[in-house]
Amino acid sequence: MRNAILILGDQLSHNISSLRNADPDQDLILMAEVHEEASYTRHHRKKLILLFSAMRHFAAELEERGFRVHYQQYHPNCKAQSLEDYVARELEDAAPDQLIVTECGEHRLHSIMQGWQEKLGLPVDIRQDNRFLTSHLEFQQWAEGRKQLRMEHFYHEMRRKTGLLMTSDGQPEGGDWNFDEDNREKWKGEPEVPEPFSVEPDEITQEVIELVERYFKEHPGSSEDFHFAVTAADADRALAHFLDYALPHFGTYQDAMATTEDWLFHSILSPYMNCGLLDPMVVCEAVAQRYYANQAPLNAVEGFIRQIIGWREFIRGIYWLKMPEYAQENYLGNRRKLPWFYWTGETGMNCMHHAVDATLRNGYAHHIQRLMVTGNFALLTDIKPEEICDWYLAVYVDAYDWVELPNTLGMVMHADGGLFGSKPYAASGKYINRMSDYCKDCRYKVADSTGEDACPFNALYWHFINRHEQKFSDNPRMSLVYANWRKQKDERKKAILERGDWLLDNLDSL
Ligand code: FAD
Ligand code: DLZ
Ligand code: SF4
Repeated sequence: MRNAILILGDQLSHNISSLRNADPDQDLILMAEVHEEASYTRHHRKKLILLFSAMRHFAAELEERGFRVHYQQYHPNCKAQSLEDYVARELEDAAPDQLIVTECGEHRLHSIMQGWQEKLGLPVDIRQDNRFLTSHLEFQQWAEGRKQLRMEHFYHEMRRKTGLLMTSDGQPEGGDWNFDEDNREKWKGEPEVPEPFSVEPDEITQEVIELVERYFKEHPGSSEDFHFAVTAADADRALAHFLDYALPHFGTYQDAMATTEDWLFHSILSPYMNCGLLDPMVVCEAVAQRYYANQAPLNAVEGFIRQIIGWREFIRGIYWLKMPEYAQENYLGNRRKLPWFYWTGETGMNCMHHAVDATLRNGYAHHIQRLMVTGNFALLTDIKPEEICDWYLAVYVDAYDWVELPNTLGMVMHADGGLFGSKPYAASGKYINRMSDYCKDCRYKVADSTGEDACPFNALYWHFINRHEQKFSDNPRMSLVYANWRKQKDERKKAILERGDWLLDNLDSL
């Protein structure tokens, strides 16, 4: 049987399900850089470079393995501007017996693909994505009948399922499932932070950089200093770099933020795992190995593995459990536009400036910057979920709807009413000051809540608490916060709320 096999830009794995039993002598591989995928959001330029270059390298590797590959390079005048157009044109010429594709990672494209069998007039075999531990059905079965969907419970099952960090008698290594108590240190200049892993762009990447600079000028971010891996071999080297230089301190400084350090001890592996260059289980096994070899402490190793087999899998499960309605949720009734400085970094708030500036330069910010700085600010300032979700989808090299949406709409914005989080991650400037050195060089004073120079996060935090009192005051995890708010003198509450009102009306001037 002759098959046409479509490989998407985030499916660059040689052992992906669509390539199972593929026959180099008979089958035809299809890959295409198309306008529709490159512009459903204004992807950061570095993301476009990473994906187009990685796709081109992957196609070349398939050819080296003997496959016939039809590959469309991006040009605004290409006849096929969508994956559907491209596949339809190719099928006309090749007339295969069937089309094979691995299920895609996004509801938008998924619903288009559902119609292909009828529209394209041939059998379409959509295969389960074998790069994840849990299928959509398995997650559905796990979620069924549960009052609460909690990552921690799901994570224990994934530990048992994979055997990662489990003793021979079925107990969690170290006697506990979670060592986050040890993972909340501020970084004060020591230990020294490693340089991030870096690859010199080759000729293919150089060509793609020129293409992106020519045709995607209106997309955010800089293409300068592009140093991401674009092949599986280099992504493996990025993993080795993380294991050797950053993993031992990953746990301890996981929540830290620092003005001079964009990457700290994070792995910077999500861009590769999400497009298929690295297998998440290979990553987790290599990390666990460092624990057994006494080369990394348990708090680092467990914390890291939890992010992948716990959070990453769980978030994907939530996405497919709840889409498409999920994307429309707005539990807090938010209605403001995203301030313009999210696209420029030009704001006097030092924490926001650093988080956005790093994002635009690198296409990367680490989790706590995303959650507790840019995310927290959007939560406190009543930003419409769709606006902040689109920002996160656009500006990060690792952003795909399946992982970005539940993190932003659910974890950050509480727009799903707390489907998987027991309380919103709202925080004042005090938290940012505790975990970073941003506040000492800020034009605002973190100790103040009122007055022109007061840290905006402070009044905005109390404004948020006050305006959502009905929704949260019965929440046992927030009772202390409400008790604190209620015991403030009326005059002080009034001054804070007035400052909050002013800030909300003048977000673009901060
Ligand atoms: P590390 O800190 O080294 O963590 C290791 C790995 O754990 C990551 O590579 C990632 O695969 C996984 N991981 C950690 N936290 C999460 C999480 N909450 N959800 C899913 N996986 C997780 N991650 C993405 O991959 N794509 C996104 O589009 C994305 N959007 C986010 C939006 C918001 C608002 C927030 C708060 C988080 C988002 N995350 C996203 C999760 C997390 O911030 C990134 O995975 C992480 O910063 C990637 O950098 P790293 O590889 O250095 O991660
Ligand atoms: C993200 C992306 C981009 C920017 N461009 C392409 C492309 O030109 N061709 C392609 O096949 N895939 C691309 N992708 C990845 C897809 O958008 C991704 O497969 C879907 O969002 C489903 O996860
Ligand atoms: Fe951010 Fe406030 Fe600290 Fe300035 S003072 S860096 S705005 S938390």
